[in-house]
Amino acid sequence: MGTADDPPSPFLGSAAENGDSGTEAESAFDSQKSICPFCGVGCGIRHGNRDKATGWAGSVNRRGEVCPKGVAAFEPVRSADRLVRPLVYESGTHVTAPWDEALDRLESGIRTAVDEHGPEAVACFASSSCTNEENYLVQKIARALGTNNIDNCARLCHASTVAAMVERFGAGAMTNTLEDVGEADVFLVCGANPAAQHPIAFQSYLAPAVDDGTTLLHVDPRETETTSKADVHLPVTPGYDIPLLNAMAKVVVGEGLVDEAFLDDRADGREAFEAHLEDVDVEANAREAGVDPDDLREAARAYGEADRAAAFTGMGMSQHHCGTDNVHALINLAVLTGNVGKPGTGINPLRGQNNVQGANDVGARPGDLPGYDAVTDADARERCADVWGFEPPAEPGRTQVEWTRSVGEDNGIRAAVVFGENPAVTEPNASEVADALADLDFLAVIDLYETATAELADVVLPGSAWAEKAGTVTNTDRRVQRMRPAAEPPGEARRDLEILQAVGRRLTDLGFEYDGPATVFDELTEVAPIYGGMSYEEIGEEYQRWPYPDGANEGVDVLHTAAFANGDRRTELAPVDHVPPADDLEDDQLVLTTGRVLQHFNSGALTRRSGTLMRLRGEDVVQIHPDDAAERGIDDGDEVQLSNDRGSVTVSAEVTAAITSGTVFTTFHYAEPLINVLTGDALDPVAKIPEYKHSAVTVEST
Ligand SMILES: Nc1nc2c(c(=O)[nH]1)N[C@H]1C(S)=C(S)[C@@H](COP(=O)(O)OP(=O)(O)OC[C@H]3O[C@@H](n4cnc5c(=O)[nH]c(N)nc54)[C@H](O)[C@@H]3O)O[C@H]1N2
Ligand SMILES: Nc1nc2c(c(=O)[nH]1)N[C@H]1C(S)=C(S)[C@@H](COP(=O)(O)OP(=O)(O)OC[C@H]3O[C@@H](n4cnc5c(=O)[nH]c(N)nc54)[C@H](O)[C@@H]3O)O[C@H]1N2
Ligand code: SF4
Ligand SMILES: [Mo]
Repeated sequence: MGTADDPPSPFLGSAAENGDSGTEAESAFDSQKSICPFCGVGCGIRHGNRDKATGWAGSVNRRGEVCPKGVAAFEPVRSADRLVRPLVYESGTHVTAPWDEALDRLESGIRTAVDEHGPEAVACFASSSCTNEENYLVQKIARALGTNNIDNCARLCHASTVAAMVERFGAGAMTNTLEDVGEADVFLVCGANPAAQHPIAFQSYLAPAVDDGTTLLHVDPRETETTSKADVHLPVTPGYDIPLLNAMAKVVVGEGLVDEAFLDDRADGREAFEAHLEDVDVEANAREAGVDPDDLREAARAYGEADRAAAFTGMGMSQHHCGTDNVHALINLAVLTGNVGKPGTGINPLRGQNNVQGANDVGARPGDLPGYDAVTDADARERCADVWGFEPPAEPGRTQVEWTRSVGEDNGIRAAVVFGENPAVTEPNASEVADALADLDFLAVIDLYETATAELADVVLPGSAWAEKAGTVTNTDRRVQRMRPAAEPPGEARRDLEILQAVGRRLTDLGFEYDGPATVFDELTEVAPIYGGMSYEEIGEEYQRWPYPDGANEGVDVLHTAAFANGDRRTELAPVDHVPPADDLEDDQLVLTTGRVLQHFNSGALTRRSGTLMRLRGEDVVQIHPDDAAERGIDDGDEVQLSNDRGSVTVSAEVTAAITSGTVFTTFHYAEPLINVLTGDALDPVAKIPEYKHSAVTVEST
């Protein structure tokens, strides 16, 4: 896959068109090879002509192909909205301040909270958009302060996927690689739209395989860019993936499509699992899930009969209050059919930001130390203590959404440092989040712009954009790659790593004396066994993949081949039951599900800046089925109000049969209109991930 022999990618033109030298004389940027700041695919990009980014032949985008987001990656860097001086809150407004004063305030704000309420009153957000070294320092600062209250937006994203995969396989990452999944005969894509959200993974790895005959099964309430390549589309009603996947398992078992040899060798619990399936009625489950029973059977047969079938899972599965169980149901299918531990198979979560995998690998998690050993594991704490000179606390910290809900309560959070996240826009039930952030005794934000979150801060520190920093990032298939700076931060903005070193020196007794990212990375390899033998120098322009056992001199591509990552040869089949969505639908309410479009990214902080991305249309709309629109007297293009007891927003209607009836879809890419005022507080009991994909709303013409 991804070789020079492949058919040309539709995105290849953008690289050629923009030139591949990136040596425009008048530009403020040089042409260092770096990694795209957007999605977890991890394409190699650098500066090209007319301040656009161009691909270089990176380890993922072997032909230098980049998607439209990648091409526009310099726009947010050059934006006139960049913060160029620190801000402090003074008499009801933000005023600029010298760095020393801003850092003094940060120091006293956090120290006061610790002195008066203990370290558990402080919380830190790390950043999935920032490097491994930066995130490693944020978690080290939190732990040196005496708290495990450190989390990142993976909590809002694949936390449930990781929880289920760790329980079943011992590792919460793609079991396979972008290269080997192309060997699959069948792709099962559940609740993901890689054609728009992971474009190069789709265009350069999945789509060519489909063109060569791989069958694509797509489970999504909408027809998307991904569906256009699908052989079978199951337009599931949001929140009903478990009935659907259980019915597929029943077909697989009923039609003798289980992999007997694999089950004998690698799995327990078959009897209990089959007993559980006795109560599953394929026809009834299909109807409950909103899909045609014959289509469901066809999909189950294709998956079950395939020699090799690779499953991909995204936010449509993970972002439910049963997100962990959703993924268990998918894992059951893979285990039943022996689709794990071989090339072209597996459970493959497509990770979100360019370094969400790494932010978690390096320990920006309330329950885990660098490398995923639990904070409750005394040996792992000891290993950190040997390197750090202090022992991290043993009690797991609060998760991201839990802590914003604890502000104002006894033993709640009083002070916080938010590094490269925008929770005022991206957490659910956003009105409550804004109130909670405003109620903190002290909030510091390190960002590039005055985001909705930064507006609520006592201190805002101007950090560095992707093109202004060096360090490593870990992509969706566990490749650690290097970023290189093409420019200096603007004005008085500083490199994030230097800011975090200064914060660490002020808040702790440790020196935080690192001579740049390479020395931080060296320390990381000492405490995180999965990064054990890696070398910053040797990564060079290629990559090293985890797990990278010390002394082995190479990473492991396909996981769980001879044994699962936890060392066990066998895993368990795990029966799961449907969990009704948290919101009940009243009267004529519809189900709101939320997600993404190609041209914008998450809270829009990076993609709402002026430039080409803004000129693309088609995002500020709610998709509604023609029948639902007709019942409400709504025409295409009408302004409509979406409301429930949490809030209300106005957007324009896109009347389209691409969405299943009874469901409406909109993106969450804006501070205004703020869609997350409509999403609720329900959390998955295991992973604490919010229910972003199912909210009851009333839809009316305005
Ligand atoms: N262009 C672009 N790319 C991005 C991002 C971006 O904002 N913009 N964000 C990045 C990040 S952080 C992430 S996590 C990834 C996410 O990438 P995806 O997982 O692809 O993201 P979503 O669009 O949130 O959801 C995927 C699909 O789930 C469907 N869906 C909704 N509800 C359900 C359900 O109940 N069941 C099923 N089976 N499907 C459902 C939606 O219709 C949608 O098409 O993308 C990354 N890449
Ligand atoms: N309704 C709804 N809500 C959702 C989702 C959904 O599907 N539906 N998806 C959820 C998911 S999957 C995710 S991952 C979250 C994302 O939630 P967030 O992480 O809060 O969203 P981003 O917009 O990615 O925010 C990144 C912030 O970091 C800043 N930043 C970027 N690069 C740098 C840098 O190099 N240095 C510094 N200092 N700052 C930087 C940006 O300006 C921005 O403010 O949203 C979640 N919210
Ligand atoms: S696919 Fe992802 S990493 Fe590659 S250029 Fe597009 S946004 Fe960047
Ligand atoms: Mo995400």
